[in-house]
Amino acid sequence: PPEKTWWKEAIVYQIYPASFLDSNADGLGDLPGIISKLDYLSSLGINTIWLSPIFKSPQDDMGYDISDYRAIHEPYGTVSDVEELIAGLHARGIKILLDLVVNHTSDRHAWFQESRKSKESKKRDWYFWRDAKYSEKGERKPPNNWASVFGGSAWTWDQGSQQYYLSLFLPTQPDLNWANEDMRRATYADMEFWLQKGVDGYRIDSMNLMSKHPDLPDAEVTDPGQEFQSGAEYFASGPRMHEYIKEIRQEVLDKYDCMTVGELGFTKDEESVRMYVAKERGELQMLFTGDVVDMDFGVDGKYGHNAFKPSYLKKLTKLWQEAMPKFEGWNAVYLDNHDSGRSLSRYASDLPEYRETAAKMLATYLCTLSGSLFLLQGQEIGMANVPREWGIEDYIDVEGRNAYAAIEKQRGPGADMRDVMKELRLKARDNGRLPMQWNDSKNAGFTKSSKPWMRVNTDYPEWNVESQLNSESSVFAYYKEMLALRKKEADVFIYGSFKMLDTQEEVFAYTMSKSDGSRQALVLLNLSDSEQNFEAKGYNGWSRLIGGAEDEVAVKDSVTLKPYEGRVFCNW
Ligand code: ISL
Repeated sequence: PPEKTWWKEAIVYQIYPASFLDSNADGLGDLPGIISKLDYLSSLGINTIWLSPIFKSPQDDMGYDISDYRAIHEPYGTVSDVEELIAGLHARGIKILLDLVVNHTSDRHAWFQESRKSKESKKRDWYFWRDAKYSEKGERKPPNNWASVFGGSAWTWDQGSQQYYLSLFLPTQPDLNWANEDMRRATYADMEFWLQKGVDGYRIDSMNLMSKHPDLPDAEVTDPGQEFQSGAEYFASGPRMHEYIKEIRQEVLDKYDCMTVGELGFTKDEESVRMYVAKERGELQMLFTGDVVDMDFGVDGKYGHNAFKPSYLKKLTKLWQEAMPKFEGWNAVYLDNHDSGRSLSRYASDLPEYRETAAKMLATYLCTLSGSLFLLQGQEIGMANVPREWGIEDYIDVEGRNAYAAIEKQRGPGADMRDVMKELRLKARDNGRLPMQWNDSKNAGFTKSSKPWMRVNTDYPEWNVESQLNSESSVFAYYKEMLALRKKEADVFIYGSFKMLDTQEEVFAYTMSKSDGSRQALVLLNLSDSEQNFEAKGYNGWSRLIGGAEDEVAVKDSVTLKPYEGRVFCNW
């Protein structure tokens, strides 16, 4: 059985600071807002929070563009607010993870300001600077053909110093050059700054982009219709990646009893994952494998159409649940984050007739799998994606807007964009960033300002924390019960082993077993909008653990699952 440690038992609640709670009526969430809700978080049963970036930033990418890693974005609060937050969390037995964004900085960061001054700058080599190329006609061209994740070229021209710099995300997010040792040392000092203050670990943003191929070669042209191509094969999981991770461990992390979870984009295969998390490698504790949020991306990109199929989720759940025990790695179990649509609306259903059942079914999935668990704020009350009737003007995130604009440009003026709006409504980052719905007062109690930074979902009068706290059958009540069960039966769920059962496409069925085989749970999830029958002869007599009708005490031959229903039975 896996060795037990606190971080394996982590139940992490991701807070998106801008959208959690606004305490001073400026329309934006803040640290005092978070501090005022610690008892709420504690009552849910989580034991860790992950804060998306709170640092000083021009907010071109909602704080993932940091200009000073030791200062706080003023509207969020101050360093002493963070200290108060840490103390308040620790007093309640809750740990805190910060977001470590060190693949890039903001162009307003002092390091970049210095770096861009001239080719001779002492910090020139802290970023990627390259000369322009010129076409036969003498037009200036970027040094290679890589596309930015947010569209356009991955290179930005700097008029002042007459070179291009690499910016894989926005032009105002220059990539740091990890090959430079001074830059690495400075970054480690920033990491220590917060660990010294008592934070319990980091979620490492864009973790595997930190080492690029040293020659930055042109990417293979896979999409001839596009000017720029994905250079992922040259900028993801590059040759020095593991060396850097080991160095971070040695120089910083190993001095603290802390938790690390790396964001793994682009790379998806088992062997690459093994290299980061196998116990013998001594690198990271766990990873967010990007396939969980990519499974319904189209062949032509994120907003291409590719209807979700239950088999997508079954396949990757089976892959990682079975892979980790092989090399003593550890799973980060999740479905939602701030970079995509909510799983409820995307992989299940938020239609009124199914919403509550579906949200509970997804909770059942999350809370029964082996690994550290990550929930996104609002998931505990079944928050959904933006209303279907919202137009492109209601979407404010740069990634979705850029993608929409690029497709519109390709199609030409006046083109029908309804299909793209459907995809945005499923997958755009705005969906995961909607303000938290606390109660049925104006703007869901998120802010007293008449201008929330982002429009509040119109479903809040019905879907909010307050109403669910008053109900025993709410999604919140279910999460609370499910999380308690996960902790109580940690040997079965957190540390147990997964076995997938053969069923029809619509049903995801698996067992979770304690390592000595003595305790077993049968998890049945209906991922469709029709009733499904599960042949359960081999499980006759197993008793109801959670889900379904309370008066149904034991399995008898078969189990009927209502649309989007999840049920768990056990042999004890
Ligand atoms: O890997 C990807 C696709 O498979 C990308 O989605 C990539 O992993 C992701 O965009 C990185 O996200 C993180 O860094 C971004 C920031 O905008 C996101 O919010 C953050 O989660 C740049 O810092």
